[in-house]
Amino acid sequence: MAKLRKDFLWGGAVAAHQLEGGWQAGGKGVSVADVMTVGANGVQRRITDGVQPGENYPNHDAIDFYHHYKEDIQLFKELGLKCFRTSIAWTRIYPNGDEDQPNEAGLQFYDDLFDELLKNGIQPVITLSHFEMPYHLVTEYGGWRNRKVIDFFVKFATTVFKRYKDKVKYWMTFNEINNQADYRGTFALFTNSGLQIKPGEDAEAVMYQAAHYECVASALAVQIGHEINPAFQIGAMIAMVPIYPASPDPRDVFKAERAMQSRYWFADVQANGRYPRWLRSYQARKFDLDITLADLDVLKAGTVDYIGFSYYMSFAVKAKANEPADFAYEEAADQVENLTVQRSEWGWQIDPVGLRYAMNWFNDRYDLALFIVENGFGAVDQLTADHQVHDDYRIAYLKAHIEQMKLAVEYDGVDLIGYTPWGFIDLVSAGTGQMDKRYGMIYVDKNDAGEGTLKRYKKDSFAWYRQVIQSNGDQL
Ligand code: BGP
Repeated sequence: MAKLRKDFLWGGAVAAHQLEGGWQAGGKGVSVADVMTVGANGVQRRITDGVQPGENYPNHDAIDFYHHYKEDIQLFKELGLKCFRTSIAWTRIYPNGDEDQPNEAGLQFYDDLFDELLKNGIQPVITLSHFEMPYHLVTEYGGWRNRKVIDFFVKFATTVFKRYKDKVKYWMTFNEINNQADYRGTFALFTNSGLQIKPGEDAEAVMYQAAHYECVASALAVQIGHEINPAFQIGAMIAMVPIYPASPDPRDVFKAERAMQSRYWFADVQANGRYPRWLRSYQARKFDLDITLADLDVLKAGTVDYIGFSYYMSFAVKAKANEPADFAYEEAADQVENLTVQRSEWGWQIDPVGLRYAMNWFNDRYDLALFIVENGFGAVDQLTADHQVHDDYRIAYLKAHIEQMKLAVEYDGVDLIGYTPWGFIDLVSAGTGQMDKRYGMIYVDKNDAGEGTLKRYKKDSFAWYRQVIQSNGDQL
């Protein structure tokens, strides 16, 4: 029976714009994330013109990791982390995205951060782009709808690959690149690609074009990265939400299959180096896209080394009564509640077995190592008068998922690099833009109104996870 690797990367995951703050520090430019106001009561976050520091932009200060990282890393060390997954804010390196020369202060910040991590025995695992491209690339170039953005991204990637080539081994290109498959959700489109759809435009066509350019940029980055340091491991990062048929009705089963194809073709392109046949057929029928033969060669030459993925939940879908033959998956409209599983306060379906299913799905298709780079439970936590947080619900969620993760390694032949629970230190939620939805094992004293001391407190899950790491997953 296989066990977890001896060098298994137990860690924690965050993203620059959700914890750093310092949104204008050290010459940083304005990113897409910096212009998103909060979304309250189920309303999506939205873009607001005229960026001002203020309470409506919680990520501007976030948990001020920019100024607290040294003391935070001491806590990470106490937790026993082997790795720390974060992203490099593109706007610290190229504030507008289209400059010729990088911003030295931004580069220095990550040098200092990575040195501090390494000094404490924690290896950085880095996402190049996590929902925060320079806003200037949106206003001037239209975001990823513009082929020129490939060059800007490749320049950014090349700069940081060269600079940190001896400090970082594991990289990922785009965070949850496939979220934009839900092209009807403006939040996913804007955060992934900086896309604003004009009246009368076909959002689906714009998404496919932008996503193609991102895949080309990702493949170029993989190739260049390997030239800079052949030991680099450069992965995809896919938001994995298994989609089940609501019933054994064959029409529901095929609906779920089309839904999986629609959400996960990104992984086919990044891992196999080519578009799947169904999508080539679909795109040729419906759109006139700029996909050149040279692009297809780039995709083939720049396949990823591993599959990184996030896992929080599963969906279930039901076929419409009169489904047309040429139907497209509609993320929100096609979903039905899966009554066999529980839900979080935000309606996220809690499904640990789905993690084993997901690992098998990737394992069968791509024959690559996997890395679970996000998993976690968002909840409203209560800080007691003596600064404790009794988050047994979070421990229960993580434990159930780690159990399934181990089964996939022990019985299904999965080669798993590591596991980095999301938001292991409280940070700004991507979905709500607020602090209310906490994932951490470390509590940060800051509320939705932006008030608080920013003091850090260990939750019950902190001691629990430390013991999990110490026992390499034996003691859950
Ligand atoms: C993933 C993102 C993260 C993170 C997480 C939790 O989609 O990669 O950035 O925020 O989801 O989502 P939320 O913050 O909306 O609860």
